[in-house]
Amino acid sequence: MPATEPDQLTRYECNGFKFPDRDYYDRHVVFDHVVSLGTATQRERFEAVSRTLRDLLTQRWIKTAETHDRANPKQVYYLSMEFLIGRSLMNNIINLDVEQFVRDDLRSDPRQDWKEVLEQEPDAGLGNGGLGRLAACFIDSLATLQIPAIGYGLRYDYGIFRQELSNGYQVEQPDPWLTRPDPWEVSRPGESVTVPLASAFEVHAGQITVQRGKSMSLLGVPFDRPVVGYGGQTVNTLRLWQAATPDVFDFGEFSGGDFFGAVSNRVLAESITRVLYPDDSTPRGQSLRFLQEYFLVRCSLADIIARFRKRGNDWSALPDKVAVQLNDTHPAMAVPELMRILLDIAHLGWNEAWNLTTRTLAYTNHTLLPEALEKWPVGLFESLLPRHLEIIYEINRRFLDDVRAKHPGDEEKLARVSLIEESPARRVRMANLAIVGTHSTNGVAAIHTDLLRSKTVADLADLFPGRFNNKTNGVTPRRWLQLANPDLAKMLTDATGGGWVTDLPRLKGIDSLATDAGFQKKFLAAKRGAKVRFVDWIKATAGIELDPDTLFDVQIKRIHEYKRQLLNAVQCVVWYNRLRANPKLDVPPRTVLVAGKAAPAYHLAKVIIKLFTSIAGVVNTDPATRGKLRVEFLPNYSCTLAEHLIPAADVSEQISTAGYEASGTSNMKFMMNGALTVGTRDGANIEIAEEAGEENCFMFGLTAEQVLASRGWYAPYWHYENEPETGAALDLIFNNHFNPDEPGIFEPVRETLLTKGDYYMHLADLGAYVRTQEAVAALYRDTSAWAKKAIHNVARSGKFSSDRTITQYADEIWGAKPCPVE
Ligand code: 26V
Repeated sequence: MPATEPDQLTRYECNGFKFPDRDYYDRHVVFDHVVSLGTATQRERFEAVSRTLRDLLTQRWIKTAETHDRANPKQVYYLSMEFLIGRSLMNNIINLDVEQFVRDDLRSDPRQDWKEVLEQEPDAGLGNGGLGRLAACFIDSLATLQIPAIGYGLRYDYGIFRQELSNGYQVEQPDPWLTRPDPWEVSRPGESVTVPLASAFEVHAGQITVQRGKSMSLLGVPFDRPVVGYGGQTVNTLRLWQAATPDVFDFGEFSGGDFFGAVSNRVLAESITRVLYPDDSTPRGQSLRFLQEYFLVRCSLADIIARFRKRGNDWSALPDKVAVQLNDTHPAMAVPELMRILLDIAHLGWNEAWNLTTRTLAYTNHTLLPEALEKWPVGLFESLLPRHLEIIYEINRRFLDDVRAKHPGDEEKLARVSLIEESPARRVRMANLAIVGTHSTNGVAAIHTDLLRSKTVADLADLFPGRFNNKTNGVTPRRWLQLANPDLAKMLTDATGGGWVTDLPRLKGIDSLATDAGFQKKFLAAKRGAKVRFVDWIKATAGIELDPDTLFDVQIKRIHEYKRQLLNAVQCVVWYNRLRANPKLDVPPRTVLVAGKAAPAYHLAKVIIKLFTSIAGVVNTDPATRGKLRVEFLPNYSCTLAEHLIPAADVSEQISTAGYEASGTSNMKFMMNGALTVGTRDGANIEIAEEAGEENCFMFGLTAEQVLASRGWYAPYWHYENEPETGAALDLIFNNHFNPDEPGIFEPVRETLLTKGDYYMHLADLGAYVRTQEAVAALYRDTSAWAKKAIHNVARSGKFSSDRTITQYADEIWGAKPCPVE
């Protein structure tokens, strides 16, 4: 603990390691940047603080890898095209448990502005949304639980685009997050992997043109980032691959005299990891994305197998030493790739190779939307990966033989389960490949797993009943409570005696305090503190001014029809109409906050953003609503925005059409931060209501069964014509009330809600939704009753820690155990 003599360099000891002192920080400022201490910028100070912390975790990082090499435990590999990790500095400070040290020492630099320093770090936005953020929470839990694990992903030069608003419309700007040196990453060119392709290719506008008769290779260069477990005992690795050109390739061209050819090939190779695909709704047959997926799989499996062999293991031990989790079908080429390694390199027979492959791999499904399921044209495999196609065909031949034996004569079933879709074009069904080629297929919430089994892939679930299982998602309490909400975190520690950071169910300790007036007061003060902090931050970063003394009603997620931001928008108009009709209407002042990105090619999603900004433009200036209703669309939703906003929320909007949101994870973050859920019976909302108690949530709307049962006869016009408030709200939108200068721009809203039949049944749920919001308003008036429910939510959020989720994956899918680093 701190030495207090003022003349001495402060030193800390923690976990048996000496911490560096202020001198280390000063050295990084001066020598890394060649500036004097006094003139360094806040950015340079950010890098110096981060470097100092990296210095201090380095010994544990090395020791973790050495321990794993020596103990040769079963090792978990999480393969994901996305890791939405956000910022690392504050997270590493918390997980290393060095807040005191940073406060006393690193922050003693008199010219440093700590808030500014934190703002220097760009978000590592290497993901689209829930799937990528889940991967980031999972690696945090794996390290905290001391499970030997490596996350494998891609080091995109450009992460998810930055969203700007121009005249209320989304405009995408590139996110070059690596233009400044990233203090957290370590490149390891010595561990690069060669990735051969059967054909050379060229790239034009994200599409590749194959040059037959000429093969080529890429190089995968690993960049490692530390993943610090809470308490700093285990420091695992997130290894991100960057595409480059192998030198031999360059050299061949160069000695042939084609200098420019060699250099342009370098640019071509590097384009593989240039940019994250920002469309999480429809795979648009982007052939460059196909190469990205193969690149991830090829590099990661080569690395996994090299480590496995280096540790002296026999091939037959593969499933005992290696567990590979596929995050959606994006890395599903791991099935034919692992087969290729075992057949062509290990020279095993087909049956043994197949047995080892399926027992090593496992697959997680994250969506039921048929349009989001990946299917790659057979032609892409033919030209670039013919050996993999050959293996897929052989897997399919044997699989269909088995199905035929079990279900003779059922040609339709055969066509449904086949790994190959024959029409309209021949394509490889990646979900079928992932289910057939692994020992486990899991959904991410109970209802999602049920629907997956009974509807989406029912034939495959019949064939492999033992493979299907549920792993309800979770989120890391380190980032989403300790880091994001320090006031509430402190209160929880004081009230429970601590320990909840790694054992979230301990929050149950505050359940009985829900009716304690003193505790309620403290809770409301913490909520108000978080609101003020958010209001200050959003003012400083986006110039938006908000009133912390209003109800904060928040919907933050990608813009998708099934997530029903439109339902929220129409509801805002219903309230606007009520207030216009009766300006004296007695409702608690409410601020509706919406944020989220639209896929650049998803036209309706972009119209929905414009609808919110247009409604805001009118509602926020109308005297009838002043001080009662305010609508704000916050630009550029990100991990960092979520960390600031979620603690400040009173209401969590989780209003997807039942049966379409696989799980949701922001719903869990809101719950543990004491927001009340306004939600449909979908995804993990169902489990949230189970845990919190129905009486502590606002559940409404059609169930998944009702949605399916009413598909045949549902008529949105009925609601439009027979519910006066519904009709009036829609007419206001359709009649250009919110967009007098751009008439007709909301025609797509009319089309989707009326003409095209309202597939996501917004109008069916609108009445119930508005009534639910009335109940929310009434409860908010009763501060103590509100606080009681909010406290129950926090107290009962224990299930939704990703530590619980990962423990279940480890026990039930991977058979992996903690391997403490001594
Ligand atoms: C799909 C695609 C399609 C091709 C191009 C790029 C791309 C990128 C991402 C995706 C995945 C969409 C699936 C997804 O994010 N699902 C979400 O997963 C969360 C974590 O399990 C879950 O909480 C959300 O309910 C689910 O929508």
